[in-house]
Amino acid sequence: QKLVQTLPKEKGWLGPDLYFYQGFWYPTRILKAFISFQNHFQAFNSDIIVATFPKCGTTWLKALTFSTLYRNQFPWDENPLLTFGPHQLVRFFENDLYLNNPFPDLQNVCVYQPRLFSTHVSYTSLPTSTKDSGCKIVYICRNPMDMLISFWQFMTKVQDGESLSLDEAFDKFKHGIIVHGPFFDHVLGYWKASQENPNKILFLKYEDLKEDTGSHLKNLAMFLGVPFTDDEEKQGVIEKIAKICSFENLKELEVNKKGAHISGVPHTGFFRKGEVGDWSNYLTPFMIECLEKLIQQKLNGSGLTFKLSSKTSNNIASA
Ligand code: PAP
Repeated sequence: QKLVQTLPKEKGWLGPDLYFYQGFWYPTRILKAFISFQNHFQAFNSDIIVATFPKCGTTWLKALTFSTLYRNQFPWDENPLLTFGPHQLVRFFENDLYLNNPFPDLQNVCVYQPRLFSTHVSYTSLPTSTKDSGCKIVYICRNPMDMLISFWQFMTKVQDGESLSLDEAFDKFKHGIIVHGPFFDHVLGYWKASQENPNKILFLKYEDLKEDTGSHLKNLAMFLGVPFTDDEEKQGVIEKIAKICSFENLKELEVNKKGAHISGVPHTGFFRKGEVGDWSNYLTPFMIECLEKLIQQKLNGSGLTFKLSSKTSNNIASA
């Protein structure tokens, strides 16, 4: 509470205020859990962390990483994804494990080995041991226009029916005010770290995964140290994993149609459209122009580009 009183504060999109800590915005509940995570978590060399900015493909990447990493630890037709949601199988540090407990029993949380966790925390704020150890990080980002619409839809539909106009959400996003934002600082933090250390951080994009899930799954398996064998490729294991983790399949599973995540979010809230380019149904020409300029300005010189649509080669590249 003492710390919070000293931090810059802004009204959140809906619900609680956001506080600016170590360069990013958090509601107090997440901030408290994040600080416990930052201070107490000890990474193992073998740990894998799925890291994302919210609404950029967390649920999907959790399912893909879980199924790829542990594929030889359960019979294929008993994939735990059929009975547990991706967020129950790959648990968030700050949104789950450390939410109500500064010292969660992490050994009993992980049924399979190596340990697999997830986080929305920025690269710069990760606990030191995650950087100093051999622990690996898989990050996924998404074009900011789809992320913005996904986040806005999530906030207005999932959060108690309160209303937030797209204009208001857009204005806050433009100024970096969004839980775990600024978006560009988050993405660029992981992007730069992955450029410097590609064996430690695998940087993926939602749009690329949509376009060709198979080849990215192969890279993911290689990165995780569990490459697909020739036999597995012949048996269609890659296609099977892509299919079980697909939006269409996960959305229709009973387990994802009922109940709620420990954070309070109903499981259905993690599955909406799962498309690239849905932003074009919502953003005004003015918003699009502003966002295009923002993307160019923020990514300038970084080498990072975003694909905005699945239909055109409408790429916003950095200079
Ligand atoms: P989180 O960060 O809050 O956990 P996250 O899973 O990143 O959420 O984002 C949800 C988005 O991923 C939704 O996008 P949309 O609003 O544009 O539809 C959701 O539909 C999409 N999504 C969930 N599962 C999948 C999947 N298996 N394949 C592709 N997209 C998915």
